[in-house]
Amino acid sequence: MTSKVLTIAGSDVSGGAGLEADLKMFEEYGAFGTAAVTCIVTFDPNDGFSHVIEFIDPEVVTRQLESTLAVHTFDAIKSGMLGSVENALVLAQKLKTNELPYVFDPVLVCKGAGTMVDLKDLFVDNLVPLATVITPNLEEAATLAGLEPIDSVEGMVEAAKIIHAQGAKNVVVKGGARLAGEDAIDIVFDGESITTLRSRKVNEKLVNGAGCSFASSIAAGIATGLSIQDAVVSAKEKVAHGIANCLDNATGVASLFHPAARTQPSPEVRVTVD
Ligand code: PXL
Repeated sequence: MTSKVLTIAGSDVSGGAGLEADLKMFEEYGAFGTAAVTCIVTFDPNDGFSHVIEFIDPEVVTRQLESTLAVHTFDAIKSGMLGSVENALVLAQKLKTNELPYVFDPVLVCKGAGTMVDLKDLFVDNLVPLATVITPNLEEAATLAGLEPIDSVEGMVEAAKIIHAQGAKNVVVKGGARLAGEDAIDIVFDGESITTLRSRKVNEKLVNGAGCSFASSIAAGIATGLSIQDAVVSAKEKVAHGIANCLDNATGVASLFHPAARTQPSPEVRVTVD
């Protein structure tokens, strides 16, 4: 049977990130996807492509969630940029009784849109404990865990253990290209052991959409029957190919190309697991 996946996320009209990324990634797994939109991100071409975020009214977010959850039986749920405290509360309320695998991308930082750290306590109290998998980047991991800025694998592991103790079942801290060195390193903590995933950094460009696409790939992988670890490895591969084949655009931050692992796999991409 075809798997179904729901994303609750913002719209990134430039197409690399947000629910646009999520729906494209779901398709890469042969899953049926749909989206409840929480905010709309646009760019002002007359002001250096600065980001403008419009929040969707929480009542409208509620109606979207109620209707899509009534229409479909999903195999997994993913959330991305929630934008406002009100929207995060709506989601937390709806997920309280949820038994489905839930992949939580705790978007507190967005390239260009700045930080939304006012969501931190709400995330820790309401959404972290519901997460089957949580995928913070370095800044988000430090914020959620209450640590100083993280710049090492040891720091990533420390944060992962704290966030696991907050209730997330599996914590994937994304070092990505931000850690010094030749490799993009992510770690997974499942409450027992740490797994380290590495791939060579594939290019020097700033790319939009890696975090969203990584989390939505994990959700689609789980929905289509992969183990959590295999879903994370598959997601890292897909994102690495998408970065290697990213598309330049006028904003100066390139757009990840979602189908690249299938359409133009890059020979440099290899993920190792230990
Ligand atoms: O990458 C974070 C992110 C998430 N969601 C939306 C975004 C961005 C960054 O651009 O636009 C909608």
